[in-house]
Amino acid sequence: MSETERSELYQAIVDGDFDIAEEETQALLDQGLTPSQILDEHVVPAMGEVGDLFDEGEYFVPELLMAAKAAQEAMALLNPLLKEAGAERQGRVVIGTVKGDMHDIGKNLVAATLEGAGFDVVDLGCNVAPEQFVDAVRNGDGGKTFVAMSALLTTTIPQMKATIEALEAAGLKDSIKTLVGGAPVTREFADSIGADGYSQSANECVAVAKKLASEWN
Ligand code: B12
Repeated sequence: MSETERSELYQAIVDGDFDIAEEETQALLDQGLTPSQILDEHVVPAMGEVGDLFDEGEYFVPELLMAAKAAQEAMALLNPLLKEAGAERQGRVVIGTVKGDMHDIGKNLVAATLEGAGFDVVDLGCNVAPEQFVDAVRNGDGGKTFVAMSALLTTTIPQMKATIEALEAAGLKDSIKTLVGGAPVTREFADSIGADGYSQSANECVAVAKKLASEWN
């Protein structure tokens, strides 16, 4: 693990210390780091480690939620700056965690990273039913629209397929691009359900979405 990843901010998130997380985010901004750098190099890897600690039985739900709260403190400072960064507008992303799934930490990081990269993000939250994705696409301006779905449970990933089918049934599938991700989602699974894009991380998701936006016809 590199020095940057083990910054005070990284440690504050892992420790669930939200006051320090806020202070350290400000300190990194004052040092001249960009909001995207802070997100990608500190906040996202710290939450990755928190997930691993939970898996290893070192952390339990309370520690996990404290860490998520600390990450949210950092995001509260970074989000407005990411929006202001004035990146060229890339398209609209309707994002949500699929029906039956309450995991939203990764989804929130993906949403924030896309926002920072110039996408207009409509965040539907978690436990989002296929019809809600369909409605959100219908309520858009008809421009380049992505539907981004997150799932962390093997029992909920079939909802990604159900959502793509609902978009198809509504006659919207050909006018949008779908993106899928979350720990149990693999490229093979993404291909098998006809998703347009897949990535393992928030960072990579931006590259995938930008590529799809540039090739849009
Ligand atoms: C945090 C957590 C919780 C929290 C969620 C809090 C919240 N607000 O999100 C709480 C405690 C509520 C919870 C509950 C449950 N959880 Co849980 N949870 C986790 C944990 C520890 C970390 C997940 C996380 O936030 N990781 C950190 C983020 C940053 O990573 P990420 O989500 O993978 O996101 C990254 C990428 O995947 C990607 N990405 C994510 N979304 C998207 C979307 C797109 C479009 C793209 C391109 C990319 C992308 O980019 C992100 C950033 O780089 C994982 C274990 C783990 N290590 O993953 C278990 C885990 C996911 N949970 C699990 C389980 C079983 C449950 C429960 C069923 C437990 C229970 N018995 O009650 C419930 C289910 C509740 C529900 N209906 O959803 C299992 C799932 C097993 C499985 N394969 O199905 C896991 C793997 C733990 C385990 N080893 O058993 N959980």
